[in-house]
Amino acid sequence: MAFVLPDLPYAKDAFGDILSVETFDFHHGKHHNAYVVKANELVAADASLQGKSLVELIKLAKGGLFNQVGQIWNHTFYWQSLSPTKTAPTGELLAKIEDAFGSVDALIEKLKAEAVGHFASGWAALVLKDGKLEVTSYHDADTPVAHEGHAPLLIVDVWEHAYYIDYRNLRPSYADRILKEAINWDFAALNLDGEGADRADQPG
Ligand code: MN3
Repeated sequence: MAFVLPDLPYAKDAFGDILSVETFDFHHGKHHNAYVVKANELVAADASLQGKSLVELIKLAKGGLFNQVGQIWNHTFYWQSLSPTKTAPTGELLAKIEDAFGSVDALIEKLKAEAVGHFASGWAALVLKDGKLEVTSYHDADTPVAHEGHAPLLIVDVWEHAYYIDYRNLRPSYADRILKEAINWDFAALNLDGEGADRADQPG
C-alpha cells in the first residue's frame, strides 16, 4: 500500500492572514505531496522496504528515504499541531509547562528563540523526555520519531517554504504569530500519553 497525502484537519482558509490559502496550496499541496510521491517511488523500488509503516521506515531508513519519510511524518504532525481557533494549555499540560519553564509565555518565548535560532531548515519542537518537557529542534528532515525517548507534543516547521509566501524572509514574525495564535494545545496535551508518533503514522 502506498503512502498518501493526509487531508488537512481544517479548511485552507481557516487561518486568515496567519497562514494563507496560497501557503497551504504550496506547503501541503506541493511540498508535503512531493515527499509522499518520492517516498512511494523509493519504496516501490526496494521490496525489503515494503509493508513497513512510516514510523518503522523512519527508524531504519538512511539518506534519501529517511528525508522523504521523515518529512511526511513531520508535516502530518505539524498540521495537527496548528489550530485555527485559539486554544490554551490547561490541566496536566499547564502544570508541566509551569514546572519546566515557569509560565506559558516563557515557553512560547523559548520555542520562538529555538525556531528563530535554528540555522537553515528544520523543525522547532516541544517534546517529553523522561517525563519532563523540553524545547528542542531537528535539522532538515530529522524528526523526534528518530530519537529514542523524544515523545513529540508539537512541532513547528521552520523551513523557508513554511513562511515565505506570507512573511517573506521574516521567520521571527511567522514564529511569533504561529506560537501565540495558532498552536493546538489540546493536541499537545493529548500527546502527553507518549503516543504522538502514532498520530502521524501511516501503514505500509
Ligand atoms: Mn514544510
